[in-house]
Amino acid sequence: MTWVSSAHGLPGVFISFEGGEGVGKTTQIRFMESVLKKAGLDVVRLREPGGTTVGESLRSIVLDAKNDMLDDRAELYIYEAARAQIVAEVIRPALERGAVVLCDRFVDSTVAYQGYGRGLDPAFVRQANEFACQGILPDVTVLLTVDSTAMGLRRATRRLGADRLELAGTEFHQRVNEGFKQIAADHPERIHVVTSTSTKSAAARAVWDVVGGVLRDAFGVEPPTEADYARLDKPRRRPGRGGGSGSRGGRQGGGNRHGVSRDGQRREGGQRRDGGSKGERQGERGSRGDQRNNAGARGRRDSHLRGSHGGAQRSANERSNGQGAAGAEGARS
Ligand code: T5A
Repeated sequence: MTWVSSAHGLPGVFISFEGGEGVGKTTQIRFMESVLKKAGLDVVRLREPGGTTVGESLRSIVLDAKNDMLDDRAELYIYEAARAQIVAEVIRPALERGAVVLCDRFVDSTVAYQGYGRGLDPAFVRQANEFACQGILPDVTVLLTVDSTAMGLRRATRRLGADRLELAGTEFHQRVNEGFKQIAADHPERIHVVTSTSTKSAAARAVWDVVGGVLRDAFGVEPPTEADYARLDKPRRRPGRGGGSGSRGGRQGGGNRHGVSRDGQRREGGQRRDGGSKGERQGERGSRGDQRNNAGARGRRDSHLRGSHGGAQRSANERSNGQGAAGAEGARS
């Protein structure tokens, strides 16, 4: 039987990963990507906001801690603008040609953050989502959760400091996490909750339980092997500071607009579509030295986080151009 998605009517498979800060979305998406590419599939790994040249520029604005004056409504429109662009430019074409699209955040984040978190009218947020999505919805959504909001924020900020959204305060993030729970309860047919509190491999097994069925139906994909899972729990080697083919080379490679970086991954529009890993961002940060302290972050709505992150706040230009100069990985096999 030929697979055609009931969510978007196209031959590809669209899987989104959602959750609060630091729940492990990037970790799980990268793992999933490696497994699917090994199986020979066409895989497109993306992040929101971002994934296009326009989207990465919008990401720089919306996550920059210096932009603490940004109005909540303006914030909503920035996320929706980035989404409209990535759907039209990347997601729809990928699904049309039968690729697997793995997206780090999508519409549910907007309902959770701008609706539940900021308090904008949820009905309006959903309408804005619909407009930006152009009829494209995920086949499956994995909602990753951790034990507490504080745990996620700690994971998200421990190495790079906090961006504008992470600085919005614990209460804001608690509302976001409650929102995600409610959204999952509202859409049990699409959204599946996976706990990401224990090991990365334990979470990956649970993720496969959720997405394996649709991937098997669409492409006959086999589950990851024990060796695949074991690799996930191995500590990753961090890129070294400066020099040679280390982090500096990576940044320069990632920041150019000509295609290929030091790691040989193809760039499109000079950017990686997924924004790279925390480890990569760490290397980038190392090579940027003191620039991180120039974020001048003022978007601190909550003194709790202000106290705990002090000078470690990062500007989005660091976090997202960097990773982000990283930006996008046309993770197409
Ligand atoms: N946003 C986004 C909105 O407000 N509205 C919207 O519509 C959209 C689309 C995006 C921000 O924008 C907001 C939400 C966000 O605030 P971002 O940088 O993409 O910014 O933020 P996050 O999505 O939260 O990305 P993070 O990289 O911070 O978190 P991840 O990807 O969930 O977590 P990950 O995989 O990087 O892991 C974090 C750390 O935890 C470890 C990892 O090794 C890493 O160090 N880890 C684990 N440790 C132990 N056990 C496990 N199981 C682990 N899994 C991961």
